Amino acid sequence: MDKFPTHNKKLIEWVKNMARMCQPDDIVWIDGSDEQKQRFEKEAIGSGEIIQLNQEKLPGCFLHRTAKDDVARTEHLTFICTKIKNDAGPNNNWMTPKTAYKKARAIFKGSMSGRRMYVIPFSMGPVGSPFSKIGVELTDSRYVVLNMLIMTRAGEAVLRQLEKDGHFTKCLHSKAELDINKRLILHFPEDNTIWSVGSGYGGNVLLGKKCLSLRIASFIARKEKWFAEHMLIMGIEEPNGHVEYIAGAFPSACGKTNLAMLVPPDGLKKKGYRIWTVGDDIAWMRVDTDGSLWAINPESGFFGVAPGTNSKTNPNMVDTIKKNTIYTNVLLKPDRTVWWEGANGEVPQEGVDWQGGLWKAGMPDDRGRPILGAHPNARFTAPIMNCPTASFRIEQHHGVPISAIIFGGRRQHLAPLVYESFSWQHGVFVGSTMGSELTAAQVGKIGDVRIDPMAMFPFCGYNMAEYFRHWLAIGKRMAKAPKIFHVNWFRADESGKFLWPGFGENLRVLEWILDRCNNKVDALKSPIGYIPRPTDLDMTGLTLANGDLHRLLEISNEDWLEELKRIKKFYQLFKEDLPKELWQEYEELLLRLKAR
Ligand code: OXD
Ligand code: MN
Repeated sequence: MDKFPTHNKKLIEWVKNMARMCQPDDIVWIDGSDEQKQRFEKEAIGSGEIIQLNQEKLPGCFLHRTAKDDVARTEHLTFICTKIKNDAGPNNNWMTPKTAYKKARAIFKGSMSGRRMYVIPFSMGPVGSPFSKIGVELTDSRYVVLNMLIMTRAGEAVLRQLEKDGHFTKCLHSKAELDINKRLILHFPEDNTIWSVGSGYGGNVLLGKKCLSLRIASFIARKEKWFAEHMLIMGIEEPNGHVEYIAGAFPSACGKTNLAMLVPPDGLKKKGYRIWTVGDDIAWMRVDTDGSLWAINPESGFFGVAPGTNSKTNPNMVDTIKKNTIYTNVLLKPDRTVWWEGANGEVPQEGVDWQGGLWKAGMPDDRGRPILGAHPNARFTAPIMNCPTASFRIEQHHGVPISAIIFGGRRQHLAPLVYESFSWQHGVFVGSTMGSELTAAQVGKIGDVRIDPMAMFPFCGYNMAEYFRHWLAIGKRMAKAPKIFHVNWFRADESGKFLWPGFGENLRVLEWILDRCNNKVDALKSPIGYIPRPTDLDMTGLTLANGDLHRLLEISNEDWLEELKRIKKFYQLFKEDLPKELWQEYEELLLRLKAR
């Protein structure tokens, strides 16, 4: 291959400039071929970056371990760098581009000396689709290359596409010293540029994912009048073969991946539903000439949380990750297969834990607690096409039409199992105020509620007040806007026991949602929105304890009035920037609750 296998002058100049700063020993362009991928796998095994797993039981699978303090996205080291602070908004950490470039340049300088720089041209979305965006990531990590080959469409075809239109997001990554004190995840939306240094963790370094497809894309989407959202996309095939698609936003640890590929419960099976997975994390959506909202999943793989994944919670994912999968920070078993807390089968007696230490089941740490075999945020990276429910429309350039948007959080109290907003504007209010309880996987007091609008709080690349305004404006452009719903699979009784079984049973709620979209069923009007009449949820084959369905749909005025105080405080963060329509929705909800 030539030194620069492209005629794109901007690309050549940029690669040269970045190489001048990072000083790699050589530069290799990713062509997307199997042959090149296999060569990198061999090299990465040789260097210890990955461990080859049992190829009979897990063909094409590898294990990678990150540094101990590099196991999750580091939001406090993640910045939106705009000239004006208010453009990043109170929802983001901010630096001026000048300061940020200067700080990062000092870390990038010479960071690739003794290493190779890989150039990864990648497309988010099908190559050539008018809705796709191209990025080029420069990295000194083979782990990043191997992951990007799963998560994105990468290689020659993208480079050819780039010859034509020339535009790409400039993504620079170096592991540097993997030092948390020299780690920065920087976004320069005004320059269409991302610089990430000092980390090797997926969410910080697979720059096509959160950095490009959400933070930078949300900024571009506002200008170009579309949506870049933290949403799953799934198809529900009805018994007559017609498929309806929904998009859903849920914060981490609320079951987005499981929902995207759910297995219909036995009681509904005879109705003949099938589920099709389009995406589990990101949706790009735009208004088409038919006045509806159409969505693509820009990714081509899953970067999912391993702990808790098993044949009960997600049988389709269990099948998906049996081949061509990269595991990160899981337990290595003596037979060179892998395990994590909540995996299928018996707890292994021993193995090598995620930090590379010998591990025995129940082994206590110095505080007497059992040492985990896998990190709670251990991950797998797997091709979406491995998934038994992968939709045939994933590769279609046009995407899928969205009938309903679902927002959801983890709330033991307050939010009912499901409710429908009164209008698009009210739906934006619902999304902008959605909250979720912190879990053991997050920093903070368990049970405390954090407001995470549209599950985008950590991912919105600009001032969220403007993001809400954008949502309101797009609503006005749609002749056939999707209906907006809120769901809560996590409502619990006084003893903390979940009232709803979740997982596949959630299809019963989705069925009601689609019936509402198709005007097939009436609903009850409550102060917060429309809720189902209990008899309209098909409960065939599911028996809940006496009164539980009623409790799942109950709305407590007192709790909602309390919630409004939290919402008010949150909205006040945005001062006069917050769209007045949202204050209006707030006031109207207050009045409805007081009048009850
Ligand atoms: C996340 C993820 O952190 O999808 O939201 O990895
Ligand atoms: Mn996510």
